[in-house]
Amino acid sequence: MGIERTLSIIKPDATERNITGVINRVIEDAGLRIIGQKRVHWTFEQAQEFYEQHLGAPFYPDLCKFMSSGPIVVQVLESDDAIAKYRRIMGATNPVDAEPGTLRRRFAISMQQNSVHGSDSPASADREIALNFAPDEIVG
Ligand code: IDP
Ligand code: MG
Repeated sequence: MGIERTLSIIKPDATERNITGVINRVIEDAGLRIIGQKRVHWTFEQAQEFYEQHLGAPFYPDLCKFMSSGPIVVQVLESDDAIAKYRRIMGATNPVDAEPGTLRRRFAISMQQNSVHGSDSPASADREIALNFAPDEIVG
């Protein structure tokens, strides 16, 4: 496995409720290091590009509207096995299926407003990090 990087997003439902700090605490307690972080507000078009793998899905237009509805915190996380590790602490997409103690089980409002994003593979992580960060914005 080795040291990996993954892209995390704290979504608008979480920034709105002022819970970015508690989410970062969970991330750091799990041994993931936050080596890049910024608070931004995406345009609808930026959300469309980020989620282009879901183009054509019934939830895609509403997802892009939601992800551009308010501030988000984009982050690069680094650790051994970072991609799978972060997916484990996030929990399942639908919070009713998420394990107790996971971020989504604790904080998600709905399947759409599920508080956090994490890359699903090394290829996705590379693409998502490059879309959101310049090299000099990542300091390991
Ligand atoms: P993931 O975030 O767990 O990787 P994906 O299937 O990649 O889940 O979906 C991306 C995001 O789209 C989800 O996190 C969620 O916000 C939203 N989403 C996915 N499926 C649905 C759905 O069936 N209804 C509403 N929103 C959905
Ligand atoms: Mg996904």
